[in-house]
Amino acid sequence: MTAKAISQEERFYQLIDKEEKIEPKDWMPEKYRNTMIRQISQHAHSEVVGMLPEGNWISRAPSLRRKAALLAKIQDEAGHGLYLYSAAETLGADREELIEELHIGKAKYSSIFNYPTLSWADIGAIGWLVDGAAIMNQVMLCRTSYGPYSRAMVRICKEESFHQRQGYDILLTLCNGTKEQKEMAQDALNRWWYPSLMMFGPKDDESVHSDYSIKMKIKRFSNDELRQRFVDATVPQAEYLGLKVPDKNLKFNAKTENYSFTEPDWSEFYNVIKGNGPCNKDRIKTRREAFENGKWVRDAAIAYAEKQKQNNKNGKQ
Ligand code: FAQ
Repeated sequence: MTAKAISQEERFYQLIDKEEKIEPKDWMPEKYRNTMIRQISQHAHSEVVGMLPEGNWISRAPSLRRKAALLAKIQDEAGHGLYLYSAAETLGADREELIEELHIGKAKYSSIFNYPTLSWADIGAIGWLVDGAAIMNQVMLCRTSYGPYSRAMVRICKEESFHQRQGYDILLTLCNGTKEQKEMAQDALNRWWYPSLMMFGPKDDESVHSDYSIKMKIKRFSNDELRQRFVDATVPQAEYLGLKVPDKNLKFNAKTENYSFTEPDWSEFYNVIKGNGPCNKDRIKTRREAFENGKWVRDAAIAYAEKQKQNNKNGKQ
């Protein structure tokens, strides 16, 4: 008896149902392809733009050990950007075009990176809160339905865990230090708390893509579910530091084992993602200049690859 032939479309939905991965050569609906390119490229841009707020503190890190750890972390973020641009290319996207869209302000990247880093404690807060929120969101993406994205996420999450700990360690040191150092840590928490909550995206009833993404197993949890998990995990960590989360309405509900909390100011969120946050213009300008200044490196790499190709053709080493 022969198995009934199934269409490419039926096979796609079967793979999704069976929790198997969609791979680059598999047929996929255009909507799925475009959703993946949109999310992966926004994620790649976030990693690359995300290097800038912390980059501001490399030359002012308080010790050689802190400087080395910060440099390594920022370099990891560059690597994450590169894996993710490669994952987007497996869907047929053109990397140069994606980067161009970022540079002309058309492509989105995470709202969080449009806030300034005013003190050394902000570097601790970014590791603890921003990488912490990124992990909360990205652990579910290790099980996303698109193979190259899910595999990139496994490695990225391991590195983000190190980042989160180095951030928390900075704050732990400051909180065990002088009164001024502890105040600096509290000030950083005050400024980064709500922007971190915004990282999970708009409220579920305003999230345009969640329904489709959850159906296609791209996302496994909704924006609000992840935000709640983040608050529940982070409040006890703030208490351990002896810091106060800047929310008068924060309350633990013993029955549900969840904290109730104040929503971020959504008008601020929409303003930032429209390009009007405190640092949007500066971030894009810096990225554009870095891209232009790096042209000679890309040209040299292409020329070298060409030369290797010619040598291989001519049988030379
Ligand atoms: N910022 O319908 P939804 C990191 C946009 S990596 C800006 O809910 P979706 C590592 C959204 O794109 C951080 N835009 O969308 C690091 C959509 O716009 P569109 C980045 C946002 O996709 C740490 C519109 O709003 N992580 O931090 C934001 O279902 C430290 C409607 O939203 C990822 O990218 C936002 N916060 O859910 C690096 C993870 N939220 O495209 C350096 C992958 C929403 O229609 C230092 N991405 N928007 O024009 C995701 O999981 C999802 O894309 C969400 C949004 C959850 C971000």
